[in-house]
Amino acid sequence: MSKSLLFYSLTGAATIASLSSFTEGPESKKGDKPMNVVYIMCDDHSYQTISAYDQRYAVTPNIDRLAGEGVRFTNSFVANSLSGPSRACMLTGKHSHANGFTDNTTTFDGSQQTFPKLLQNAGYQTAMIGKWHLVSEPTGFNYWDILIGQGNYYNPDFICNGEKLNRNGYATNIITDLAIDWMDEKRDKDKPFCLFIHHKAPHRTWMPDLCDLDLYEDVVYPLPENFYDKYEGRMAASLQEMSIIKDMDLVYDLKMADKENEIHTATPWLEKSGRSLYNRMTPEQKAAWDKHYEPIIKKFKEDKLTGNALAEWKYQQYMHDYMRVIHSVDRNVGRVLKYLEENDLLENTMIVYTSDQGFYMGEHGWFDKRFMYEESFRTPLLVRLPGGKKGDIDNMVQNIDYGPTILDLAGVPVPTDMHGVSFLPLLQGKKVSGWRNSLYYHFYEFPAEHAVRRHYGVRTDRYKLIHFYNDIDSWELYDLEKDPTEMNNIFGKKGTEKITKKLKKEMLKLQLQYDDPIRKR
Ligand code: SGN
Ligand code: CA
Repeated sequence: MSKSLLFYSLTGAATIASLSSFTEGPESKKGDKPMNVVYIMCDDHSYQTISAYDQRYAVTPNIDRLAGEGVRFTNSFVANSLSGPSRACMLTGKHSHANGFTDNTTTFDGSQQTFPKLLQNAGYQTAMIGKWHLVSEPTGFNYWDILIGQGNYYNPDFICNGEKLNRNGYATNIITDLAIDWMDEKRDKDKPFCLFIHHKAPHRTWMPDLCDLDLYEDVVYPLPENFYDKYEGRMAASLQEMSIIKDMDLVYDLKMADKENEIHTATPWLEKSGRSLYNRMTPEQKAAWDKHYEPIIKKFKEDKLTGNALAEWKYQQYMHDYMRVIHSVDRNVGRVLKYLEENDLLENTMIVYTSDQGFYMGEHGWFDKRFMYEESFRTPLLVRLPGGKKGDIDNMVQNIDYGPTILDLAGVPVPTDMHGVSFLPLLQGKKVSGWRNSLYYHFYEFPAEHAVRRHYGVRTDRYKLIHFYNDIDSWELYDLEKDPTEMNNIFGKKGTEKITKKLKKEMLKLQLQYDDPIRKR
């Protein structure tokens, strides 16, 4: 109690009001009870592979349930399409330049303000389970149990409240077990909670759970229309190294680590890593793995594919493994929903499903993310708020809005230095006037793996303007209505002068609003 009182003096009247409403405990009258939050975030889960968004590839009934019983955001974006930066934007409600975590080589300054800290101070129990990827130890959580770095699919190492340990099994199942165990056994049940379930899946190298290895065997995935994109008129796109044809590795990404050691790849460290991922497995895991992959390896060797046939084989192999990994994510989302339902928590918990960014499923010939193009700038966002709106929300939202929204839900004032805005009124089905009509984006990780140049840009409902900078100076402009797959860069073309001027002005306005130092260059 004295701890709470100390907090009173630090955080002001509005928080006192919210805290007093939930210290009354579970008996407090309906409507007074604070909402819990279960925030499920995957790593690299494309909206294209959630059937609530797109039926071409995956079937995800449990994730779709959130859309059916809640809302599907049709215009949800990130501020910087990379894991660490995206997580830092989400936790702080601020763009990368303001939270300091601009690329995956950064270390997060855990002493700064984050929304889990504010929630915790207001009396919430907070827990962070799974991929963290911010290097410094998590702050603002009553319980944290995180993967080390990117984490492993099989038999992953964790740091649990500071203690290093190894767990046997498959990451998505283990993270879900830990999350359910925390809700069931570890939290203080007299307090509201905010639980972050951060999966490693479906991050590279898309390793399925053993029970899912043979799924979808007969499925042939449709090749995106622009799979063989030549990147005409788009300099940065032509310079990337994230092509399925050129950069996807046979041994590392596509699991062709043969026993005879005959398959070698152009990137020795990827080949070595591919073999060491296999070597992490137990003999039982290896046996099940081999049963599935050995016939594929044998056939691959016999077929000696080249050119487009090899490219399309790689694409099918990638898609199959990715979809199998998603199947396990969906099953585990189902386990969390079942737990909430069986423990009378479903009607007092807001459930969020999202990803740290989007991902390419072969569009432009790619895997990975980073670019401000639609597939990676967008991210899935489904929210089930008890008593809230059902259906689609078309307003443009960004991951800097998650913190403000959850604080708003908890009755905690949103700090004025957060860049994001609460979309709680939208979730509640309220009419909101003056919602933002443009979004800002800034990607920094270059020089680096995949060679995507640094860029910033602005997107409105119809147009997108991007400036690639650093070792190149290249502008791109897209009319998303006429060219939704962003194949035709119209920057500098006759007739675009007026819209270009308008978008540059809008971009500068956002850079000033968020105080991005890039504007001074
Ligand atoms: C690793 C992957 C990259 C990926 C980054 C960032 N390479 O470095 O393909 O772009 O992570 O991903 S790997 O050889 O190590 O698998 S992120 O989602 O964590 O930002
Ligand atoms: Ca990611």
